[in-house]
Amino acid sequence: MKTYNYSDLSKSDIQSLVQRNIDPANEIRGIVENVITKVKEHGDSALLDFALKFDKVELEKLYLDKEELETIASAVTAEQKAALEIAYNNIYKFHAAQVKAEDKVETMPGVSCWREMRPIEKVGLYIPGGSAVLPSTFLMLGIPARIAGCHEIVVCSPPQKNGKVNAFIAYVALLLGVDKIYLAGGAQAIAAMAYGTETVAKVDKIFGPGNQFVTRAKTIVQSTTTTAIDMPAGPSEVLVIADESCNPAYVAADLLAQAEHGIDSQAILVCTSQKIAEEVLAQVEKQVPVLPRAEIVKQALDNSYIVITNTLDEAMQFSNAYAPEHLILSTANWQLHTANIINAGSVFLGNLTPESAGDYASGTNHTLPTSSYSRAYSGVSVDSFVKKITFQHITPDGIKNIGPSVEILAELEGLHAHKNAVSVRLSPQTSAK
Ligand code: HSO
Ligand code: ZN
Repeated sequence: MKTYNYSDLSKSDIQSLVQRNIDPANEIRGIVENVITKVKEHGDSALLDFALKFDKVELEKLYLDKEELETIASAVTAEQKAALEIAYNNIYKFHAAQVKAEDKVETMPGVSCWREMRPIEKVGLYIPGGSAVLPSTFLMLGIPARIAGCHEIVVCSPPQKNGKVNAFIAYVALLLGVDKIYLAGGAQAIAAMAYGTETVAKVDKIFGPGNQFVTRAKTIVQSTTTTAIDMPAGPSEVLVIADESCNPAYVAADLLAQAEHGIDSQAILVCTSQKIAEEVLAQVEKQVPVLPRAEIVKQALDNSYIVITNTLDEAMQFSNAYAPEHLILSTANWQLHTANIINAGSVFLGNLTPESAGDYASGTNHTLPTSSYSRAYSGVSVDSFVKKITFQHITPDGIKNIGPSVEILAELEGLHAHKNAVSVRLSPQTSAK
């Protein structure tokens, strides 16, 4: 990992350090467009062809039903079930608390305004099945969708070589009350959910992480169909801020947990002395060789770096400029610094709070804005699965109170029909009706 001294960095050095390749998938646009067109034109038969071509499996049908999911899920051990259920319960608890009715507001006497939540009717969840199968992602998307009350939850996941999904994905489906999983992966799955096929319903919004093909397909369908997407996605990343009170072995472990996601993942360390940097690097050297995904980790670390600052305030300035997906404060005095966090997807406080806890089971969502999108986006929550509709009601007194202002405003915009919609209600001749 390259090391930089914060005080030696110019504004433009910082700018280029925090820069992510925000459109790595652009070069594959042509391939993805072609896949989307095929699915749009040929529906299910295109999905079956792509399963053969990309997943190397000849499918008899495009989905697994409840009975098949139950059979597959029977391979999950009691211990694994218990862990999945603890994760389920904590994520459920945290997300259920996000549902709050808002008060009605009487903005003027007789003029009431309020918002009510309605679920997005049909949502599509994409659960990746590449180098790591992530049942945790299924929990992170399925639980808020259920709490929101979405009527139809379409789930797509790429088939394994045996034409099925893995047992943990099947078990999570049962926990969520999802009784069908469509065996489609990649751009073809996204196209199926955006356009609909004979068996896959067209959805209103698509959620979930994926490889560059999935990401590119999501951005294409977002601009070419009426289907929305959760957020723009890029490689996963963590930024750890550490001071003298950190435990270098823990910091190294957190950096490596991020690095094992993929070769394009970034694990950034921002620390307050050269000594901490050296101690963490020594721990990295020690911990990498025993990791089964060491090859991926090494490549991700080549893509990562360390910044040494004089103070934690400077460290926070750098972190805000980077706008990480995950921010870990490896310092005993984290309470002093949370108010200064401006840009981050999810924050892990103190020396005993690894990102892994939030990745799996503490309760927060792990579908988070990457690639500096945490400047403007929030992570997935129940809000992502609902719309908030505004309502208003005006009484006879209310129209007298608000009407004249609306008439003046309509007049100054030259919109006389707007003015008239109030005037007819205020005029004694027409208002009685
Ligand atoms: N760190 C990933 C989520 C994840 N980690 C799933 C393990 N499994 C993106 O937030
Ligand atoms: Zn992770």
